[in-house]
Amino acid sequence: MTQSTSNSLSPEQIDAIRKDYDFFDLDKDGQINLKEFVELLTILSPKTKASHVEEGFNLIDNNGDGFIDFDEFLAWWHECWWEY
Ligand SMILES: [Ca+2]
Ligand SMILES: [Ca+2]
Repeated sequence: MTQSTSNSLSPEQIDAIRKDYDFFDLDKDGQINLKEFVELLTILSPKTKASHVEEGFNLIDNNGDGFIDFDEFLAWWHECWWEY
């Protein structure tokens, strides 16, 4: 593991995040695309507007290739949920 976001995470925590990631990755191609992201977000928070979901997707998609890879997901997860 070389990415900086994983430095403070234990292997168990990364495993748990990996499970979340796999859950989002509906077609199991190893990446989360906008369609999968929208589907999941609409289930998790039905009141979220599609345009907001797209904005969120673009924020997470750091390199702008149209997919959220695991590193990007991890960075997002780290940023949003690590406050607990
Ligand atoms: Ca996918
Ligand atoms: Ca990306």
